[in-house]
Amino acid sequence: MIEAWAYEKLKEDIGQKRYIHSIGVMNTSMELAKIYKADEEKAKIAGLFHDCAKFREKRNLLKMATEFDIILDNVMERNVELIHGPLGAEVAKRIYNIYDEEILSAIRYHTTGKEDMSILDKIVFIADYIEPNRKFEGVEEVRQLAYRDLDKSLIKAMDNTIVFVVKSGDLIHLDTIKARNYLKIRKDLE
Ligand code: DGI
Ligand code: FE
Ligand code: FE
Repeated sequence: MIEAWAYEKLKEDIGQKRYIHSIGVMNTSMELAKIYKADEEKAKIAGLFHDCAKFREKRNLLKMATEFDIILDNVMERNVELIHGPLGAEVAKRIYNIYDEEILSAIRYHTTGKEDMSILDKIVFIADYIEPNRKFEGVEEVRQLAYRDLDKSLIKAMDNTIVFVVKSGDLIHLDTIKARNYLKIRKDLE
């Protein structure tokens, strides 16, 4: 059960627009959990709180990361955007009292992915990409794939993100590469 104060606190911290996105991710995660026989309650919680560290107030991000003993690698140091994954897992624990490791993992890796993702990691990752408020180029293809072949949809979403990050001139995080390689090796063997 998610208590009312938690919804309120989340909305206050991340702002109305991202809150609406989070509700979208929550609903899509539950839908996918039903289809792929994952834990629907865990999918709901992970989906709702996945962006809980995407604070409206960005100045405190690095300070908070230090306070919570989050070790930033060299890619995260350069791309502050990536911190809200690992920081989100800590915030979920300390502020929202979420201690389930599967949920915390899905929050921690929702931006980069990781090697050998769990079903919950995959669901939240792809729900973040395809929830109904997402409108960008290529989203419809991934949206349709997600309901037919989860791994294929992940590879496509990761391909798109990698191209986007390269075009932006930013670094690709190693977890993003490992996540894609892991899925792709297994897909190519099918
Ligand atoms: O937090 P959201 O906006 O809902 O979505 P998200 O957590 O997937 O973050 C999306 C951003 O993360 C997008 O601007 C691309 C960026 N991103 C994803 N993987 C990588 C990355 N940025 C870098 N620099 N490296 C990555 O590997
Ligand atoms: Fe995010
Ligand atoms: Fe998100």
